[in-house]
Amino acid sequence: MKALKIVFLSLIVLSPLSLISADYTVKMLNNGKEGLMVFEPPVLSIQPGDTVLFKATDVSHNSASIQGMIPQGAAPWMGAMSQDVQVTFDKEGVYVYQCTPHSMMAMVGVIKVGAPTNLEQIKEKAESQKQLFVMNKERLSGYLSEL
Ligand SMILES: [Cu+2]
Repeated sequence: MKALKIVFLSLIVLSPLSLISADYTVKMLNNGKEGLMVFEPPVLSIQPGDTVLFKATDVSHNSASIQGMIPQGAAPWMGAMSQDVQVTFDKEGVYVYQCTPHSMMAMVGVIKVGAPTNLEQIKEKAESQKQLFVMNKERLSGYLSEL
């Protein structure tokens, strides 16, 4: 009887959390499946109106959209260092973001919202963005090829 009560109580306590949670979570990691300094998962396909929580699983990272690499008219974002940040994606298209201190290490991620309407522009910009990377130079083009 006591065990049942505990299960019942934990359901009550846990349910409000699920109501405020984001549709997707992207972890900011020092070390992940794809190597050092990564967002995981690095590529997401979502729908307009969905929310993504960028989780500061490891410290000293952030999530910030890259200028010129989000759909026309979409709102940019700039998460604070070592802080979770939640973003709602209302505008359709492809978004590329980075971790500001590790941008040179190609700590980047890609989110496709609905149809990839601006994919050609993004691919073009990715070629110049690549010049800024001192390592993992093919990471961003690899991510984009998954769309
Ligand atoms: Cu970082």
